[in-house]
Amino acid sequence: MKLRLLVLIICLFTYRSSLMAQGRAVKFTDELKQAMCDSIKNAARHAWQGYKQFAWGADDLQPLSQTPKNWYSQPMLMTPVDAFDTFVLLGLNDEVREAKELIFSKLQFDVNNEVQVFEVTIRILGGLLSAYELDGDPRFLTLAKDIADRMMPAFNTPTGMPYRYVHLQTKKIRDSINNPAEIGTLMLEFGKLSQLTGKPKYYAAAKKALMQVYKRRSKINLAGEQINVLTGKWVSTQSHISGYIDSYYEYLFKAWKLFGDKDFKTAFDRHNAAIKKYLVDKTANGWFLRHVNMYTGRETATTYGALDAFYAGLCALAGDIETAKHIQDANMHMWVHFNMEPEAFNYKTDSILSAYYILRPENLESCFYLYRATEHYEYLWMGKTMVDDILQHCKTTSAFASIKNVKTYEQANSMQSFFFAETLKYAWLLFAPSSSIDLNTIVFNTEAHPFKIEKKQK
Ligand code: DMJ
Repeated sequence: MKLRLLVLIICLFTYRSSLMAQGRAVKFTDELKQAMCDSIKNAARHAWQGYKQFAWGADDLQPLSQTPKNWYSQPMLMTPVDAFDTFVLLGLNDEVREAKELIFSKLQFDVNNEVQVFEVTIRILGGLLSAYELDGDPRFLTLAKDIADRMMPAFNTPTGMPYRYVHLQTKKIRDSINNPAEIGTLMLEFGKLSQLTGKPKYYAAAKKALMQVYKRRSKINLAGEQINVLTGKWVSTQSHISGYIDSYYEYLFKAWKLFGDKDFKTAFDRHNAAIKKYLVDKTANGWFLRHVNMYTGRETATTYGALDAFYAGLCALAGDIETAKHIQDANMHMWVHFNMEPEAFNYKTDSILSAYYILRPENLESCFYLYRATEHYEYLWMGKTMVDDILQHCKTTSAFASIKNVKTYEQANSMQSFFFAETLKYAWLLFAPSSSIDLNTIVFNTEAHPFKIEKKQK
C-alpha cells in the first residue's frame, strides 16, 4: 500500500516536472493569456467582495472567520490603500470607485497609533503616492504628506538611521535595533514625496539613512542583519538576501532607476558583486542564495524561502539575465517540490523549516520581470502553475486565505494586503499585454506601487 502511494506521488511529481519542461518550448497562446487575466481579475473581485462584506473600513479581512482585523488601535485602511492601484491597472472601475470613496471618507492619521515606519511607508505612503500619480486627485497627496510628516521624527537619531516605530500623535519613537530593509526601504517613497511636493527634506532624510547602512558594509561589501541606529554598530552580522535585508538591496537599484542618483548605483553594484561571490550557491536544482557571515563570507546556513525569490526579478531588472534565470529555476523548484512554496526550507536537504505560505508575491514578481526581459514562454508556464495553485488551494467562500502548511494545504485565517497590492498585480501583469505597464517609465516600490520616473532623468 505504502509502495503504491510512493509510486503515485513519484508519477505525479514527474508528470508535473515534465509539464514544466515542456513549458520551455510550448507556446502560450493569446487566448490562454486572456483566460489567465480574466481569472486573476475575478480573483481580485472575489477578494474585494469579501473585504466589503466582512471587513469594510478595517485594515484586513480574516478570510476563514470572516471577521475584520486591524493592525493598530485605529484602522489605517491597509487593504483599500494597497489595492487601489491594482484595481486601476486591472480596469476594475467599480472597485476603484469604492476604494476611493472609502479612503476619502475614513482615512486619517491623527490617531492613537504607534506604527511600524517600514510597513506604513511601503503600503500606505507608497499606495497613496501611486494613487495620486495614477488618479490625480490631490487628496491622495495631502494624505501622503500627512503620514510622512508624522513619521519624520523617526529619523531623529545620531546616525540618521530611523527608529522602527513612531507614534502618529505624540511622535514618540521606539526600538533602536533596526535592520537594513526597514532603514533602506523608505527611499523611493520619501524621495517621490520630495519630487511631488518640491520639498527636498524627505529625500535627504531617506538617502542619509540608506547611505549610513551602506557606509557600514563589511570589507567584502556585505551588509549585516541588524544594526543599532544610535551607535551605528551591527547587532547581527548574518548576511543574506532574506527578510531584514532583502529590499535594502532592491531599493539601491530602484532608487537609481527612479531618481538617476549615481550614489545608489555604485552602492548596488558593489553589494551585488559580493552577493554573487559569497551568497550564490549553484546546485542541480538552480542557484540558491545562502546565509553567510558578513565579515568572512563563510556559510552559516543553507536556508532559502518565499522572500528570497525576489532576487531573480531584481537581477532581471538590472540586466543580469543569466543569474536571474538560474535563480528562477531554484524558485520554481521551491514551488513545485512542496506543493507550493514554503516560507523557508533548507535547500541542501530539501526539508521545510517554516511550512506556511502567506500569499507572498516574490516568485510571481520574478516571473514577471524575467518574462518582460526574455519573452520566454517558460515564465508564463511557471506563473500559471503558481496562479492555478493559489486559485485552487487558497480560495475561500468569501476571499483568499494563507496556507498554514503547504504539505497539507490547510488554510490559515489571514489575507495580507500585499495579496491585492502585489500578488494579484504581478500575476495579472505577467499575462497582460506589455503595453499595460512600461518599465522604462515607472519603477515599482517593494509593495508593487508604480512610481513615475520624472522625464528629465530618463
Ligand atoms: C511585502 O510587504 C513587500 O514585498 C516586502 O518587501 C516584503 N514582504 C511583503 C511581501 O512578501
